[in-house]
Amino acid sequence: MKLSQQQLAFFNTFGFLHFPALFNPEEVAWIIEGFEYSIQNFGGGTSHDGSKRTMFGGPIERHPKMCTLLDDPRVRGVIGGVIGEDFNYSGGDGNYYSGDTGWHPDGNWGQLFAVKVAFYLDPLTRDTGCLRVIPGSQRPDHFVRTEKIDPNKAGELFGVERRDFPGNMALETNPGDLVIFNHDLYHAAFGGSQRRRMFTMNCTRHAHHDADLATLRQYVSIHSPGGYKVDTGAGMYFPLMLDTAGEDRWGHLRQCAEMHDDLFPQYARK
Ligand SMILES: O=C(O)CCC(=O)C(=O)O
Repeated sequence: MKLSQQQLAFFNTFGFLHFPALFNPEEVAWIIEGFEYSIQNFGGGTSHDGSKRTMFGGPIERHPKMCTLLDDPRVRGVIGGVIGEDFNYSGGDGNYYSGDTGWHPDGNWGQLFAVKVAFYLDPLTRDTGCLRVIPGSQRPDHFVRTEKIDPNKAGELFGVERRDFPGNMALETNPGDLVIFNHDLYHAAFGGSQRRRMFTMNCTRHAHHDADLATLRQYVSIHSPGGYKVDTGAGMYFPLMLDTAGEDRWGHLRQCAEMHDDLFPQYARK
């Protein structure tokens, strides 16, 4: 799958892209089954009571079919289109969310370095917890950044509900949709249920020079199993992801896997 010039311009200007119905209903069925299997068996899903978010790392790494999302030509096409075909897959999180997620960016890299690919597994509207974004807020010169405005304080600052922060867009989604956004983009969700199912794949640009290597090192030192003091038994990724990888998939794993082994020798691959 190849992104059009307009899609690339949209992503680079506004910081996100939404692909409705990228996966068909049969595919949605196995994705939901794989997610539920993973969160129930490895992610604390059995004790989720809705009082708080249940979250686990590596949601596509615990089930063989879920691992193949990284091999999917559509997923690769979307990620590769925005950050380069040699992108690094760098983990993700699987969630039963509960309630609102306040406004936040996932990173403050000041450049297009990392993206989040989000799969929402229930139909979500503006009133039931769909993803909201502040278009353009990934840019260092956006007013929320230059003026250090916290959109969560929209009430006290501007007398409007934070969900109504001016200019935000509600991306209403159905299972099978895919959303990708720059980690620096401000996003949030309001009005969701106590069991809103969602998982992500995080990806970074492949580092080709010293400055990028330093940024990637910073990224992996924080946003990785070792950074969270989790021993996967195989370093950066859970073993299944590596054991079922062909050479193509390895191309998206190698750089972070090696960096993680170097940063966290106590958790390194055996
Ligand atoms: O769906 C949401 O609650 C927003 C997701 C989010 O904040 C994130 O993945 O960082």
